[in-house]
Amino acid sequence: DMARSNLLQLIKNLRQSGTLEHITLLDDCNHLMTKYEPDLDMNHPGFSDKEYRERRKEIAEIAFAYKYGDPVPYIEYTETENKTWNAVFTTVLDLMPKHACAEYRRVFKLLVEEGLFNATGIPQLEDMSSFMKKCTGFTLRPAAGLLTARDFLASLAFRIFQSTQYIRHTKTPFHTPEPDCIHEILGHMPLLADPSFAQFSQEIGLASLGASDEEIEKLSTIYWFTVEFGLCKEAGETKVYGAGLLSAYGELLHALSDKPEHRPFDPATTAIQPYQDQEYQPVYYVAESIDDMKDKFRRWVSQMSRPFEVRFNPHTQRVEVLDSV
Ligand code: NLE
Ligand code: FE2
Repeated sequence: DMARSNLLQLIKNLRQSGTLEHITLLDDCNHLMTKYEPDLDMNHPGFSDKEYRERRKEIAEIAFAYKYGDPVPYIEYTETENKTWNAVFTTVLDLMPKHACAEYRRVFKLLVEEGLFNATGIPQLEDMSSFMKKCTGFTLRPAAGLLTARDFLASLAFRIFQSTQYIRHTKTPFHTPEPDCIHEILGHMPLLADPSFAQFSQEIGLASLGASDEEIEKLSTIYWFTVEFGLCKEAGETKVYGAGLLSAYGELLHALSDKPEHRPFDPATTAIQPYQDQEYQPVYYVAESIDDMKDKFRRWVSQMSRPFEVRFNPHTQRVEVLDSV
């Protein structure tokens, strides 16, 4: 019948466009966006710094060569790179107790206790990956830069976070528009090691598989206003859980000031709010709590047009399509 054949067509599309079944297929999900890059953008602080550009290339090669299952290669970070880390880490250490959400504070403490977080040097992705794996099953794979939304979200469905490994230019320690390892490690990784947040991240990823371009746009907008720039309430105060704020103290203070607009998180309206990724945000969405955000997201996403459900089977590491029209 009609519904059945539509479903079969959709599953076929899922396999062709999302092209995802097994976790190893993430080796093909590394398409980059070329936006703010030291080689291309004259405003990038690394544009006229030949040494920085060489270093970026060297580190990008690791991501291009990487295959699922490889350990993430270690990088010997330079003294300059570790100094940049130190500058950001010490400000986060100052601001985090007062401004970060409870989930972040809890894991941050663990990471300090484990010796992974310290002021002297950039943690290695492989070590962060092992830590996260023990907490939530999330692991890392190296990414050469900003990925397309479809590729990036697809990996979350498998509890894999694609992480850059290069560091921002030393001239701009406190804010950069592009992801770098400071943003990934200090911003994202503590929360990916929190069970509830990890679940939410995977659910956005699962929703993206086989989604239309328009739906991908909505999902990445939700991702932007939650995982990247989200605020939440906690005992009557507004706290930060967005990674783009936790890794950039200038914007963190801006977000909590009375300059930007604060709106309640509501998936249907948040999903269509335009945003830019070069300057501080003029609008932030405030969730009642991370759990409440997850519930609202779930309800909203179940109304998406895709007439089948997918789930990740951790035993086979495959995404399975459930015929549930
Ligand atoms: N603005 C953030 C930072 O400086 O750490 C990075 C945001 C990446 C989306
Ligand atoms: Fe990010």
